[in-house]
Amino acid sequence: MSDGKRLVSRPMSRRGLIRAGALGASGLILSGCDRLNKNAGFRDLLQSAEGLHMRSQRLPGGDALAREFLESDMSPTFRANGNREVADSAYRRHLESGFSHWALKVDGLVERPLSLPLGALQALPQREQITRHDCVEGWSAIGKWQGPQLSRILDMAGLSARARFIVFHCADRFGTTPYYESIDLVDAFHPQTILAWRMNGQTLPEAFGAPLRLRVERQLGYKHAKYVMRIEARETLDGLYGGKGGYWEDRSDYAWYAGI
Ligand SMILES: Nc1nc2c(c(=O)[nH]1)N[C@H]1C(S)=C(S)[C@@H](COP(=O)(O)O)O[C@H]1N2
Ligand SMILES: [Mo]
Repeated sequence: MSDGKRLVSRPMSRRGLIRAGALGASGLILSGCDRLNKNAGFRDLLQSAEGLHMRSQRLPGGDALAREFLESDMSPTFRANGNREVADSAYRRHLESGFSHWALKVDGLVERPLSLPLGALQALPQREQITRHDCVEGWSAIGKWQGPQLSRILDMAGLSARARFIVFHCADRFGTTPYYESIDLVDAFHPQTILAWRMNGQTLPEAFGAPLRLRVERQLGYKHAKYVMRIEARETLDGLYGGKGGYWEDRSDYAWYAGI
């Protein structure tokens, strides 16, 4: 993607691809993950209109990295969006104590459920990346993010062969409904997918998702879950809240696959 690229709205880009006939419905090869390819539900998704867009990033070469920028490209201010505060009382106590007694839960379809204190996440090998965040509402900002790769944490937990989706359960709510998000295993194991606890060289502030937020760099802003408390590996998104895999997906036309 080039610097001057305007944010393309999802439906337009999908329709554009369909109209242009740029992608055939068959014979396309998923890069990487054979396990996913053999899964009937995943194949159905790939046949759908949303899947058409997904395939464009899943073609050979489609596992490319999102563009990374230089320090000099960083936005002087990074907007905080969506929830900027968390009301939950347990969260507020953790915030006050610098999350020193907090731990990330990793459970669901894993061989070894984990409870990882912030110090353990900080002690893992770290990835730092300067990337552009694109919000569906039409603004972008370039920031620097640091944290362990999600793949490393999933490997520590040992994903079950049935796992297809990784769900991020967040501490904040809109009204009574918790924020949550989900991604597939291709994005989960992408090298730029990290759990960031540091932003622009500082411990992640509350407004930006303290203590931990997802960076999934080839996806639109709403996929980047803030205030991640628990990571759950699942076979299906059915039966989870509205069943569409994310807070906004459940209550708007925002696509589950929000690749940029
Ligand atoms: N838990 C949680 N995560 C969230 C949101 C939110 O309201 N709650 N908003 C999303 C949206 S729409 C965007 S654009 C980004 C904003 O991240 P920022 O506040 O760091 O800019 O977070 C995403 N992740
Ligand atoms: Mo957003």
